[in-house]
Amino acid sequence: MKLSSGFRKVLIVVFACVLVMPTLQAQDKNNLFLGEQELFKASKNTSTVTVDGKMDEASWKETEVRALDFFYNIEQASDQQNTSFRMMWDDENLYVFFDCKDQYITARETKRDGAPYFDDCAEIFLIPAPDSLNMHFGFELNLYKTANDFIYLNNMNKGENAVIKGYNPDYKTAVSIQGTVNDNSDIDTGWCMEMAIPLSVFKGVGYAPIAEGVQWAFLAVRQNRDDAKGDRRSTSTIFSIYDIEKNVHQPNRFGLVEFVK
Ligand SMILES: [Ca+2]
Ligand SMILES: [Ca+2]
Repeated sequence: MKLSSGFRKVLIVVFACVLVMPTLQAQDKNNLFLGEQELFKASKNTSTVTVDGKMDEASWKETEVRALDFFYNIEQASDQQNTSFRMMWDDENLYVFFDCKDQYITARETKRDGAPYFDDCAEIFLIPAPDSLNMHFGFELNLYKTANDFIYLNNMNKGENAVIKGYNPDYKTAVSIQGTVNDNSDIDTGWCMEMAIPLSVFKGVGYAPIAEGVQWAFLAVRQNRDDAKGDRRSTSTIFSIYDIEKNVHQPNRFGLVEFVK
């Protein structure tokens, strides 16, 4: 049977779609849908930042501030405590600041790549390429500045995730505490976590120098433990988590940061 050239073209297009569609569908489950995410704006730093856990630099007052208003696993009303989050950038670093109200300040973990996330803990997850989402960089620190830092790989093997904890980059962190650690006989005020993360630690995954208008995917998380001895813990995030029963490492639910002047 001889096919007309027009019909042959249609057949080729249909055949190509059938071949490509399963691949696209498989990718879509893991990928961000650009344009649907929440957008956060980070200003360019114009100060000399001293990483000391204090917000003295003028730049911190000029960049966007956002509350971590999505709360999970709240058992007591007093566990729902306010957090303000800020981020800035310049040619050398990303700067992150968590300002956390906390009536019961707690810390236990002292080993790197242990479980600071079971303590009062600030966490930032970053993806330098916002539409390429099977991995993210993670920086989680408790108030002893004990870090769990890692590269997280979603669906690494047969749907299982993998965490490369051997990733131990150098970056600056500082904590300031208004209250007493692990002493619930009094009421504390809160704590702050400041970070300066060199942009060089993101090299190798589509990283390019940040410029005005560039967008990355990210999530800011606060873990809160209000038991000095027990394990009553809650979580709050800057963007909503799809399924908190899994974990917070669901990059298809991250938001975007846009770097602005
Ligand atoms: Ca590590
Ligand atoms: Ca706490």
